[in-house]
Amino acid sequence: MGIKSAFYKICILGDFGVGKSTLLHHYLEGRFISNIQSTIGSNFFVKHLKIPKVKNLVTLQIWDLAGQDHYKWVRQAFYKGAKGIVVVFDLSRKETFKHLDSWIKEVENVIGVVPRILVGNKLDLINPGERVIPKQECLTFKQKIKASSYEETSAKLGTGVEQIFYILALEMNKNY
Ligand SMILES: Nc1nc2c(ncn2[C@@H]2O[C@H](COP(=O)(O)OP(=O)(O)OP(=O)(O)O)[C@@H](O)[C@H]2O)c(=O)[nH]1
Ligand SMILES: [Mg+2]
Repeated sequence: MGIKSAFYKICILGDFGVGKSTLLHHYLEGRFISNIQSTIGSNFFVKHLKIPKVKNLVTLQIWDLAGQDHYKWVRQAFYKGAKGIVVVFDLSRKETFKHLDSWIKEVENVIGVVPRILVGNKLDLINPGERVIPKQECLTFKQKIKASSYEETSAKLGTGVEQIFYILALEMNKNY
C-alpha cells in the first residue's frame, strides 16, 4: 500500500523578521546562524525525508519568501503550485500574530486552501509566565484557519523545528 514517492512544493510565510530563513537554515543544516540576511524576493531549498507508507523518500521543495511588505506582489507568483504552507509569527511580537489574517488571505487568493502548520517562533525569547500572546489565542487561531498543528519553535535552539515539516509532509500525503 501507499505510493512510491512524492514531491511537494511548500511555502514558508509570515512577517519580516519572524525567523523564517533561520528556521529553514536550522532544518536543513542543523545549526543556528545569527547573521542571516533579510530575504530578498525568494529562495528555494530541497529536502528529502522519510515518512510512513511512502516507500521512497519524500521530496520537499521549500520556498522561503521575503516577508517585507514591498515584496507582496513578488510573492504571489511563488505561491502557485504549493501543496502546503508554513505560517510563522514571532512569539515575542504581537503584531506579527495580528498580521496572520492578511497572510492567510494573501495566499488563499492565489492557491485556495492547502494543508498548513501554524508556527510560533522565538520560543527562547519568551518567559512562560509573561507571554504577550496567550497560548489559548494561538490554539484558537489554529482552529480558525484549520491548521493541522500549532507548533512552538526556537530556530536558535532547534526546538520543534523538524516537527513542522514532518507533520506537514504527513498531512499533504493524506490527500493522495
Ligand atoms: N532568539 C531568537 N532569534 C531568532 C530566532 N529565529 C530567528 N531569530 C533572529 O531573528 C532575526 C530575523 O530572522 P530571519 O530568519 O532573517 O527572519 P525572516 O522571517 O526570514 O525575515 P525576512 O526574510 O525579512 O522575511 C535574525 O536576527 C535571527 O537571528 C529564534 O528562534 N530565536
Ligand atoms: Mg528570510
